[in-house]
Amino acid sequence: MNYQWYPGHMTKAIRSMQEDIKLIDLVIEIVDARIPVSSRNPDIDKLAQGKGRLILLNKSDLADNKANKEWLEYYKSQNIQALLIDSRKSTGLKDIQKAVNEACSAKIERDRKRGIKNRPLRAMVCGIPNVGKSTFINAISKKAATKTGNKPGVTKGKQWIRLNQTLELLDTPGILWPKFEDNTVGMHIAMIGSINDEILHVDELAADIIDFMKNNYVGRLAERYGVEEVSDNFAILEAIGKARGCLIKGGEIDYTKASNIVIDEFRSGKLGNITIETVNK
Ligand SMILES: Nc1nc2c(ncn2[C@@H]2O[C@H](COP(=O)(O)OP(=O)(O)OP(=O)(O)O)[C@@H](O)[C@H]2O)c(=O)[nH]1
Ligand SMILES: [Mg+2]
Repeated sequence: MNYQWYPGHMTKAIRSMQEDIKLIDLVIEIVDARIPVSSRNPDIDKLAQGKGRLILLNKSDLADNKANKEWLEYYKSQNIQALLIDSRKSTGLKDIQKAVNEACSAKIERDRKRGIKNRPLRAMVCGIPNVGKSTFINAISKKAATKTGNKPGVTKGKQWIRLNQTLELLDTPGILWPKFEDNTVGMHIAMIGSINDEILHVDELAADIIDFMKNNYVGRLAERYGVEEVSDNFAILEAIGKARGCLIKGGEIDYTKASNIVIDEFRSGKLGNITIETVNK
């Protein structure tokens, strides 16, 4: 299946971000801790040239704890500032102001030398769709300033949020890029829910998830659905459909319903904590 998704609003969003980058001191890139490689948009890398950088590995509550720690070590070894956060429970947010100040230390020093005082730092919060950019902004500002939702493409335009005297945040729409160099990148992005499901074949996505689970988290499907982890992914999907009573008239399996159960439960953590991309893979 081809996972490419690049609707017109993303082209518009990147243009608007290219305009706004002139006003920005720091780029805060929100990454999904379950796919720290594929959830980094190369266009954001280009956009952020010459700016302070901070990477936030969000949804760390859904990822594998051991892999989370390995990713932090990895970024440290690359001299990239990164933090693990859970924006839904506001975990890990207390270290952010310090990391922001560090990432902008050159800028703060320049302002100080010029006698500029109390100019707030401006950060652009960006990332691929549905990684929790708006939820992060609401959590750190302790108010429901931005709209959030459990599907990609919720934020449609930019929005400035003043956090305090020292920091202003710009919420931006989630953006992907025009062509995934590798279809696996697209598959991983779809697995975590950053591609509009309406353009996907949900049964194929469910089969991809089943394939990943039976190879990387042996026993989890068996435990949750009471199925055998056989070689044929569609046979497993069928067994899950049977176990969950997903039937259409005539007693046949409703594959769409069964697929949506697998996809939802995988994304929401009901199949346990999962990291799709580990440091060594
Ligand atoms: N478990 C968990 N869920 C989160 C976390 N952060 C955000 N979410 C959920 O992820 C979904 C997407 O959150 P948003 O903040 O709307 O994501 P976004 O990146 O702004 O998405 P777009 O504006 O569509 O690009 C929502 O259902 C949030 O509740 C987190 O740290 N952990
Ligand atoms: Mg948003």
